[in-house]
Amino acid sequence: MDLRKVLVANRGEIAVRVIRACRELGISTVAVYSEADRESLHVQMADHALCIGPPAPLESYLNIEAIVDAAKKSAAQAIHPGYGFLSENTSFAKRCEEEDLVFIGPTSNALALVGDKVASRVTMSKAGIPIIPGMKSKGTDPALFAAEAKKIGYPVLIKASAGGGGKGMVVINSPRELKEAVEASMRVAGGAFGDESVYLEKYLPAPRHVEFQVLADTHGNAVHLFERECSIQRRHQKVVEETPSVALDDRLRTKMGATAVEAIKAAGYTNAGTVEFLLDDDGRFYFLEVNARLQVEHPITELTTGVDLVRQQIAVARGEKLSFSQKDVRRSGHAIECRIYAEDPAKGFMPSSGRVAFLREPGGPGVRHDCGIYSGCQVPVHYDPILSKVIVWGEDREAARKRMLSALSETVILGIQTSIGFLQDVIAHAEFIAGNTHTDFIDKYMMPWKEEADKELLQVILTAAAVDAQGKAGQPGRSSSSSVRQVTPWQTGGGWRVGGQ
Ligand code: MV4
Repeated sequence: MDLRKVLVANRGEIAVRVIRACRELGISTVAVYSEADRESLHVQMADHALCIGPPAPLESYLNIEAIVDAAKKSAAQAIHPGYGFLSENTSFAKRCEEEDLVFIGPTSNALALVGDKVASRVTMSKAGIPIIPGMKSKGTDPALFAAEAKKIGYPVLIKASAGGGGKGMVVINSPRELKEAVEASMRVAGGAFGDESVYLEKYLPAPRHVEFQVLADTHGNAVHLFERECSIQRRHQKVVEETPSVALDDRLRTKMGATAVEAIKAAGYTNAGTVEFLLDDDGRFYFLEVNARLQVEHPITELTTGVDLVRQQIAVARGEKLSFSQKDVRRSGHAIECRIYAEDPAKGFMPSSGRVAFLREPGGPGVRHDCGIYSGCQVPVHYDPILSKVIVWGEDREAARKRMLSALSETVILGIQTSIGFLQDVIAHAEFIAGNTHTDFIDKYMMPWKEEADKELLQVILTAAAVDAQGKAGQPGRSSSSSVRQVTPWQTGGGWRVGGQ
């Protein structure tokens, strides 16, 4: 299929990533932006840009009417949804299908199936794929849950059927706690998803989160591109991802990969997707869910397999056959990604916003920086606070880890708080070095966390210097009141040090 113009229904680093892939393919790009994003990087990089509404996500990046309208106005033939926002929204995918716009992702039917966690458990179980022991129906009646919990055996975990991502999850240790937990979970699920149905699973303590990247075309071909280990998370937000996982040997890797391919075939899933598994310390793995989007951490797969996932997504959306088969997929070396957020890890990860006074990006061999900001840009309060991702490749885990430390120390973001200092401490931690990356890593080893006093002082000094330099250079300052006093210090002084040596 002929595809000449793509609308990117997202913002930040992922919109930039998609725009670059389109440009390489000679496809022209349409950015959409909210009133808070007029001067954002993705708007500057696209060939065309349309404002789709006020800053509030519901009125802009989540506004299906406004986005479909922008696609028509700009004569875009396809929409890339990125991650988050409308990327896994069945109604949006369906609307695109009805409007003859190519949704760069799975069909609305496949999206609906994998979005329903209980329905996908049933589908996977029928296909012979191991699922976590537990219910294969959902409900709202506490009496039903008491009988099921007894069958499964305590502790059990209650989950929202429309959920995923941990929302509405409650651990239940004994029958006493059941009624209250079920009610609490239903309340959260009803509020978050407009669907209060929940179900129970056996609770696995401190499992690993191992996910497999898959690609499927519309001709029945599917491959996996190996795993990503994403166990280091905070409140179900991933912090560091790496591939390969230290927990897999080649036998287990082959088995889980084949299972991931079976899973997407069972779901009738096409385009790029991720099959999530929980893995226990005895090497038992269980299907968790399918993430029906390009994921934040996709670059580590790109660096170790050499496959450009966005390019592949576009090829599949064009109706092309996969140009390679499973035996052609090789992996090499080790890749790690750190997500840099505008937040203050020393203050409960409170989101930070404002003007980026200065940015220095990391570079050098094996270093990739997927970035959504620039020196002087505004970071709005309205959206997910991801600023950029530092992704490194090395011949082995230790080479990649050292390269990551070096890349993080090169990265300088002035004017707002970031998680860079926290990430440096994760990557340098003895338990990380040892590969003890389980889902309880951050709570167990990193909390409470505090910036080193020296680094904090350095932040204040360098921020003041950056703001001063901008004033002297007569930059088109957005605020004339950029006094030192108002500027928030940021996280890392990069390679600079206070004092000698
Ligand atoms: C679990 C679990 C333990 N037992 N299910 C969290 C997000 C959602 N996708 C599923 N999650 C979990 N499901 C059972 N039966 C533990 C988690 C979990 C987790 C999973 C992956 C990565 C990080 C996590 C952090 C806490 C809990």
